[in-house]
Amino acid sequence: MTADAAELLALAEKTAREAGDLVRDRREAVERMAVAGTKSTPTDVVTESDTAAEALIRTRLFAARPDDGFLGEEDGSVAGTTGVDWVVDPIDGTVNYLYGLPQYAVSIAAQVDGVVRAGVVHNPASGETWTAVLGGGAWLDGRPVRVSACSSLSLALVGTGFGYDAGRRARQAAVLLEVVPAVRDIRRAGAAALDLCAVASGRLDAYYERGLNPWDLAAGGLIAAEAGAVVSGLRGAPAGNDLALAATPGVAGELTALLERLGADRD
Ligand code: LIP
Repeated sequence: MTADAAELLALAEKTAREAGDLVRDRREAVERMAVAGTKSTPTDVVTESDTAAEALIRTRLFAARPDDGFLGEEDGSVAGTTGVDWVVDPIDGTVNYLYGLPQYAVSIAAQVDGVVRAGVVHNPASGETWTAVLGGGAWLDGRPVRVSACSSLSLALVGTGFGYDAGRRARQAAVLLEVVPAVRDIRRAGAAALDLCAVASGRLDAYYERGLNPWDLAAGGLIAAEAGAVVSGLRGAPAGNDLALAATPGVAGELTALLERLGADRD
């Protein structure tokens, strides 16, 4: 089956909205959301909504494209034969979701032969939906978005995040101690996909985080890049688990140099 990026995006967006309705309705139905299990640490939680949403997304995508591959945060990977692989975070910002904070997202990306070609990030709480196809610009609810015009790190509003392991968090805090006086201010919103979309929309001038998984990064990274952001790792590496950075071009170089000097891509 051929892989037209616009068609992949349309399927991803329809599916993300349906999954978003499911998780939002489940959250609004209860005062307190139960933890269904934990993963890497006792604070790395999963809810029944995470697994239900990923199951819905998998069902919808495979009904439309049964021979594609799939990589999901909760239920692992399925190899495909078409060259199209779906990279899915059913709820990015699960801790926010657990606590009822309206900063979580359904993130679905379509990779074609290993390159992200279409991505959608949908915030069910706000209803906002960011979309992009490779080379087609970035969009929020159908309107084009672009990164900010910030040109000095000292004036930059910078997002970041922390891992679930206490030792890594201590290291990330040590890096943050040096970043805070070098920038306007810091925001820690708790959902990487939405942080990346915030850079795309100029709501943040930059974002960096160590330890992101492919499903945190795939869709939001494309959206940020299509909005004009520099999306990379450090020391010439691509954005990935060691370090992911998205920044308006006016501050990307300064922030990259600072994070390299601080060893932000190392424990
Ligand atoms: C989250 C990321 C966030 C990071 C959290 C967590 P999850 O993903 O979106 O940026 O700081 O530690 O990894 O676990 O909610 O899918």
